[in-house]
Amino acid sequence: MNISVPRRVTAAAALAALALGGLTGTASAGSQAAVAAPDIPLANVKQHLADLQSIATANGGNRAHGRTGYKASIDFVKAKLDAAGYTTTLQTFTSSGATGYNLIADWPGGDPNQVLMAGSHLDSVTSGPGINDNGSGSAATLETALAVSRAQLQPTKHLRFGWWGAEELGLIGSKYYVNNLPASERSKISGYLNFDMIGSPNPGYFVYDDDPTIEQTFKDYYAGLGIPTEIETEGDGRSDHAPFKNAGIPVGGLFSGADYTKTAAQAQKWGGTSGQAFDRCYHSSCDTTANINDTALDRNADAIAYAIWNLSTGTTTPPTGTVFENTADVSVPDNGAAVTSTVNVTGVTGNAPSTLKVGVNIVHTYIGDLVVDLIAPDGSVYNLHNRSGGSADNINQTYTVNASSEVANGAWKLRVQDKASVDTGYVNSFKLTFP
Ligand code: DPN
Ligand code: ZN
Ligand code: CA
Repeated sequence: MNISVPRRVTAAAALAALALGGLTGTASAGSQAAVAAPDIPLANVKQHLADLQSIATANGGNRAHGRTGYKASIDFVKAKLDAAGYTTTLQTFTSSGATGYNLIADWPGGDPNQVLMAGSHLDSVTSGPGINDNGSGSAATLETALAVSRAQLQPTKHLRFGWWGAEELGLIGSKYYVNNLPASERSKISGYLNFDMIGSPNPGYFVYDDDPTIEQTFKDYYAGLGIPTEIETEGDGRSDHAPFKNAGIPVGGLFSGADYTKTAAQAQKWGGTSGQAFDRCYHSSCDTTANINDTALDRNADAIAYAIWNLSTGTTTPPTGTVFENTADVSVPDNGAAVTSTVNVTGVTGNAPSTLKVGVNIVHTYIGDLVVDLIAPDGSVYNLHNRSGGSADNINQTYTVNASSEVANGAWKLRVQDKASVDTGYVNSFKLTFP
């Protein structure tokens, strides 16, 4: 019989929370190996905005659903992603009698059963070029996707990016995407991050209050900059995360404010002008490249990269001292075949630690008979004891193993073989402790 349970209550609870959350990252109770996300070059994001502005200018001043400026915007984003090695899909739908387009870009690799998705609506309203709403989110998401390519990132999860059409007509494109995903595909999306208006000229720093792990990841980024954030309250169902949330997918996102007014308290902590809207050009013709706060755009773009890197590649270790143990006795036949004791590690994303503690308790009357190995879930062998110690009794020792090249989750085995006659014994317990 195998008994393999996290022993400490707190650890078990934290692991359960991890498993339920479906996402990993700095939010978790456990320690998080720092993942170096790149600094997203502001100049690149601004160049995308300048290009989107040019597209609007050349197409009647907007990039709205059903207008030529929208299709040109989609073609522009798609060409950049194709050149960067993405697998892109143009999804078409019909709304208000016009063809609409979503662009989906998959970064090859990662676990197809754990998809981390980020998206932004690419359409503007008809009254203007839509540079803050939502060239800003679109451009920052694009530049983050290009940074993934530059880094040739090989995340644990599969990464997918989306640019939505007809958001301004009522989240039409994102609803279409979610509604047309087979249930089996929907359940593979472990998180959706939404970026809609992230360079507002009189900015606030708002974090969506939904999935706790995603939310905490953004908060951690801003805490690192020493910038306070607030929970986004301007409109919970007002952007493309809503269809994902309604489908049960954990969501999160960033927002720098639309037509709500910045309070005195907000101006105090963020700067800018109190008594004035976060974006006075919201949904109007003055939402041009002049309608962007570079600092907000820069910070939010870096926050996107931070979240993508951490939520897709982060190795979440369980709380310090989490123990997975098998206390079932396994007798070791005298001068016979190897036997094993198994411990199942669950709820940990990514690799095992470099200082995995392997607790071995073997009752035996001559440890010079014994060869003891730790076997990782993929079959890799780590020798712990090789017939040393002569006639001494019992192995009751904790070995430290660099297991950082092993995926943590799965069945770990302690393999024990008695290689000489007369003395015998049994495995009393086998445990793995996370540092
Ligand atoms: N997409 C805009 C809207 O639908 O009004 C801006 C917005 C985004 C407003 C997120 C609230 C929350
Ligand atoms: Zn918007
Ligand atoms: Ca023996």
